[in-house]
Amino acid sequence: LVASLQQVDQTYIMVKPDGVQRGLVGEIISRFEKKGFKLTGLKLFQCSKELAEEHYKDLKQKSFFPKLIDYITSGPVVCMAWEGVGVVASARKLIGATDPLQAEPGTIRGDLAVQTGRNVVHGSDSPENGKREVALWFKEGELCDWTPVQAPWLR
Ligand code: FUP
Repeated sequence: LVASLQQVDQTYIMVKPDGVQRGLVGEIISRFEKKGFKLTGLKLFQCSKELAEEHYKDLKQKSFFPKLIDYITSGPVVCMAWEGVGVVASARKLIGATDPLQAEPGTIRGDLAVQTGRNVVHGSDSPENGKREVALWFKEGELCDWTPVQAPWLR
């Protein structure tokens, strides 16, 4: 009852090309699935340079921006939309620090990655960006609104 009164947010989670190449897709999806969030969108996707640049537009002035765009467009990514109370901040905790060497063991980056430029997964950094990124990467018909049967003990 308490949870149902709170704001349900969305976050955009993406397994980056290195995660796909390394066969970590299932492992990464399962971290969010086991936590108890609701999956509302999922696809394997080769993104264009234009989409990658729009997604990372806040980082356009950074020296690493061209390399970041090359990396994200270097192969298919797995795009996911997840929904839940507090999902944005919680997903970032599950993902861990941007630099995988600083990320805590138990987090996705802490367990599975070593380089900032190859940090296997993306997660939105605010509820506003969660909405923006889900709308950017998914067409409306690709998202599913559904009611988990086992919801009462997870939310
Ligand atoms: P995060 O929110 O943890 O994904 O981190 P940022 O939004 O700050 O960075 C986005 C991506 O830029 C990172 F996933 C990797 C890349 N990056 C670099 O390549 N070098 C840097 O110094 C910082 C970020």
